[in-house]
Amino acid sequence: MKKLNKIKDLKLMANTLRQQVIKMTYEAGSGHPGGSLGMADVFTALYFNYANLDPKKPNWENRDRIILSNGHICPIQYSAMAEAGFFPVKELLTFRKIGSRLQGHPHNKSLPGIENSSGQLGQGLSIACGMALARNLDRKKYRVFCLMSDGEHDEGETWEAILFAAKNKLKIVSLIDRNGIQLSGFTEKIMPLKSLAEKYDAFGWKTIDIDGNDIGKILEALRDAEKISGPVAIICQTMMGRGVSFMQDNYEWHGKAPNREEADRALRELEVWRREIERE
Ligand SMILES: Cc1ncc(C[n+]2csc(CCOP(=O)(O)OP(=O)(O)O)c2C)c(N)n1
Ligand SMILES: [Mg+2]
Repeated sequence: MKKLNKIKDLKLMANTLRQQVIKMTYEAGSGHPGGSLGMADVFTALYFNYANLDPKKPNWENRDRIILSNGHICPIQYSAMAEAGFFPVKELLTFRKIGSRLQGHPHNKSLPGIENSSGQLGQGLSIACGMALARNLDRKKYRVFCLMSDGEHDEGETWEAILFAAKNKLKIVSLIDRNGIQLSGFTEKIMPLKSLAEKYDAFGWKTIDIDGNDIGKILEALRDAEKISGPVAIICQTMMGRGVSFMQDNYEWHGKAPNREEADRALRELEVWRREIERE
């Protein structure tokens, strides 16, 4: 597993993953680029620095568990997995094609390294609770990371799992994509969530609020979370579409593929950003 330790190398990797997201969704003619681009930095921090994983042994029993709850942003998880060596990078272009292992929503029986099937929002934290309980019973040490979205906090099951994790003092670190958007609009208009930190705090969790597009801050938060006993929510303030000007903070890009012209423009912009990172 290639671990990247320099922030600059991690930023370059996040840029590579963003470019893959554009290529995959363009090629498929469908998919969810917006949330995928927004969470590129979190996925990079986990897959290329923080999590203990072995792409050659995806079922290794002591691996850290990465549960993706908001499965529609799987283009970014597939990109991270391919670049980390779980499967060939060229397979990314089969995304959403019939017979592909890379379904539009992840299927854990199809692709080794995918811990849970998802797409039906609101279930990931319950799965993470089950895994954390099993780990405790088995006296194992692996870590459980749960990636969730803000829109999933409209689901009752999410709050049941939040209560359950607090009651059982389960060591789970959840990373929440707080992009302020849910499919067809802004969360604060559709179903206001206001301060997620205050809500989690009231439910007995510890919380850390960060800029979710800053890899240094993400790594710092993960290290801080590790020192805390019980469940921790890292609220990642991200921007939907981060890195592509016309997708940024624009809910129209929740679940729409770029056409040829848009994909070319997006890739050009990401290349400009890449050169800026190289000069740092
Ligand atoms: C149980 C369930 N209800 C509804 C949907 C349809 N749906 C897919 S994505 C989405 C928006 C969820 O918000 P969020 O995950 O924050 O979206 P993003 O930030 O990526 O736009 C909805 C309602 C679903 N997949 N599952
Ligand atoms: Mg959202």
